[in-house]
Amino acid sequence: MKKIIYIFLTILISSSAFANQPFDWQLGFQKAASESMRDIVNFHNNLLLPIIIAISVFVLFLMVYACIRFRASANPIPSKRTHNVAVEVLWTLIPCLILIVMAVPSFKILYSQDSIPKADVTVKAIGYQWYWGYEYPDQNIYFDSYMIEDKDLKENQPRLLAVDNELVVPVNKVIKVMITANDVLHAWALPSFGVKRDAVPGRINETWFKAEKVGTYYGQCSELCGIKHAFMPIEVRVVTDEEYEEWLLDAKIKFAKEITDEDQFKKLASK
Ligand SMILES: [Cu+2]
Repeated sequence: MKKIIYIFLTILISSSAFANQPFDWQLGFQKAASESMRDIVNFHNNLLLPIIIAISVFVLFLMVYACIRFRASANPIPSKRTHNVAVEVLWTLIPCLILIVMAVPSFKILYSQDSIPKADVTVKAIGYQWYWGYEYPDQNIYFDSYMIEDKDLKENQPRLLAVDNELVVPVNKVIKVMITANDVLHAWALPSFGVKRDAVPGRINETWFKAEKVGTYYGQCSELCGIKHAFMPIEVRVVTDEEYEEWLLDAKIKFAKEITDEDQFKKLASK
């Protein structure tokens, strides 16, 4: 018993300590860090969970009731009835109503994720076998983001989640993410922001998030993409405006996207 209480307490305590990445004995979602994720968590906790529990309890009750009430000794001559219109209408209508009740708020959340407000920062995430590339199209910045191998991990860097060059975005700003892939299907997913979009070669998917708290957030490629699918994590560092400007200054030099012949050509053509 003591052990169970101890485990329960660790779950409670650790859930507040490590907000932005999975932790041992985790139940439920990672903590929300955007409005979108808060909506998802509320939808799950306040609507889906009660419905799931109510249906499970009801079905369990029916099964137990049928086992006891209609067991052979209590009910030696079984009824021959096969149809009951009232019951059949009810067990079709009630599940339909439950689905409609679930669908309305669910569509609301889906549409709010789909309509992108005016973006403050636009980034492009490109999935490769097996790493992510990030581009800031307005800043001429491009860099690759590789997972840090176990042997190179520094303290506080979570295994299989930390990367060498993380995506850096300002806090409380609308970040538009354009997602695509270069080889096979990948998916850019960040649980704390409630973001998950497929990265499809030859096509750009868009989504957005507005991170509400400064910190480091981790996600993973969420589309089975090949042998190293599990080793292309996503790390997003949310910083203050000033820190972001500082980072931009460095990044524009360190990660300057090369000017290719094609770019030169476009420049000349536009003149
Ligand atoms: Cu992938």
